[in-house]
Amino acid sequence: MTQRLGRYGLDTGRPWVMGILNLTPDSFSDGGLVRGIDAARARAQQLQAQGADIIDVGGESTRPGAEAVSPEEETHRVLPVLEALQDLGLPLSLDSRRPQVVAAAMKIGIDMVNDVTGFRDAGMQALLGTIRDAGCAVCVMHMQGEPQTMQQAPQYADVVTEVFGFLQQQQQHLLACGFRADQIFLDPGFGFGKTLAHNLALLQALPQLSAGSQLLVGLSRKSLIAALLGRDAPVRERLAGSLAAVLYAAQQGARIVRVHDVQETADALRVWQGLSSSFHMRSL
Ligand code: HH2
Repeated sequence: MTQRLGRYGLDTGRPWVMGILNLTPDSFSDGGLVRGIDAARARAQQLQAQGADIIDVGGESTRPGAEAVSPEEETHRVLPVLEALQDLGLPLSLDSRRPQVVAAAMKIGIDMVNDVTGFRDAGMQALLGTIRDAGCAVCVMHMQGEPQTMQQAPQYADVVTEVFGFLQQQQQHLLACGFRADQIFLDPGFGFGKTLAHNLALLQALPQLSAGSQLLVGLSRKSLIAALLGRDAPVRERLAGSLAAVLYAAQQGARIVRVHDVQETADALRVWQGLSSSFHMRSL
């Protein structure tokens, strides 16, 4: 079976791997890695060859403590690259919370809008009709506070109720605006205004959310991986932990996993799936 994602159809038989293409000087794990249009195109082609189903293009770091980038600068970073990726043959997601950037990108052609502020902004709300009519998917992410200060003292009375409540409310709103259910993805926003305990509570509760929604999960190389490793592992030592997290998320019902290490993630998911299907055959 296939499902539409913007202009493309993707196989629904397995979780989709979203490869991260950050065009930023300051992202927490790959800032400055890709400079210029040719390098961005080469990196996207590499991610595609490694097994990415979707490329997520971002022009602003939203890591804890990051400085906001002006919409003009963000547009300047992402637009030429989105243009250069049109013939790639893969769905393109734009990771942006700025309506100006999204509006410009929609004119070029994108397949998903990934908004880490969960479509709360009035300008983003005003764009919903255009996004819907283009058949573009949306990812609604939850974030408490702003990137610059969000990790200082995140607080919830009940993190699962609050985060899932927000996501489900946005989902209802999008459905009321005429979005198809399969155009909408929800993401608890791991590490965005959340302590380790908050992240773990949300991860464990994911099946509650996946029952009525499609989930996107981003755990790749995040500090919660280092925390679970029990040592101050630098980003380059978080691969094995990230793979374990991806498999756990897939087991919990994630439909899309957003990752930096595409080849390793695609391999891990393939083996996990092979094992689960042979388990099914044996148990018949
Ligand atoms: N995480 C990051 C950025 N965008 N979008 C969604 N939907 N979910 C996430 O978990 C998520 C996201 C942070 O990761 P990265 O892009 O590698 O870092 P930076 O924000 O420093 O560019």
